Amino acid sequence: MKPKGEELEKAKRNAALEAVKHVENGFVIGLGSGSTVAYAAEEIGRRIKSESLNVKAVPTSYQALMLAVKNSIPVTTLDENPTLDLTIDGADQIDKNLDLIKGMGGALTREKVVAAASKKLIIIADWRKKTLKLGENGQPVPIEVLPFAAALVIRRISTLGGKARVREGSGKVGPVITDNGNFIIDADFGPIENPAELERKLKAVPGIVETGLFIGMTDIAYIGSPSGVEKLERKK
Ligand code: A5P
Repeated sequence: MKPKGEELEKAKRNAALEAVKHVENGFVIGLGSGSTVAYAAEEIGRRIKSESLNVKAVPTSYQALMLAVKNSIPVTTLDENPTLDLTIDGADQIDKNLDLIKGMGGALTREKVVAAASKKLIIIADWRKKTLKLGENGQPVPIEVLPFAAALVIRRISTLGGKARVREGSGKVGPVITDNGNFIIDADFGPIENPAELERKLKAVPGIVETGLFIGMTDIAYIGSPSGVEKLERKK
């Protein structure tokens, strides 16, 4: 049997390859963040070379920008292209309604903006990300906050039943600073009964820039396993 890590990488790659089949000549796409998206960027780069595919991408993070550069994918901005044909992004948890928790990579705000600018959002994830209820298994909701507001936000989250803490860096002491110069608060609510309601309540807290709850945004999700891909589509 192959080592687990290799199986996992195969699963991520399988999901990514399916998603990239949606990319057509002339498309302007959103490029998400994370290790699964890295496989999608590789495949887009391959198609640019082999099919002379003409695509441009709006990266959702500094990491995504580097993925685009590495794979020779031309980059653009939302200022130049306010409407995107498609976004391909990863997720940290996905439920049966295709609602998501995102942001373990700290890129949730730009990811949500880019997803909102897209005609279609395709999520790629390995099988471990599927869950019955968002917030299960200790999965926190990442929340981007203004550093100035962190203490207030932590107090408000606790009145909403969450345990919150400022995310600390691993290559640096102190808090993680996002690409937008903010903090990330990871808020553990346990299994979330009504993600849309929680999202509304969080968005009403002053100082919260964006939350990692992506409700009703996903059109298609490809869930990879080592041997194949499951396609999930949002019921309209
Ligand atoms: C980034 O902030 C997240 O939303 C990522 O999309 C998420 O962490 C997925 O990453 P992997 O593909 O590495 O699991």
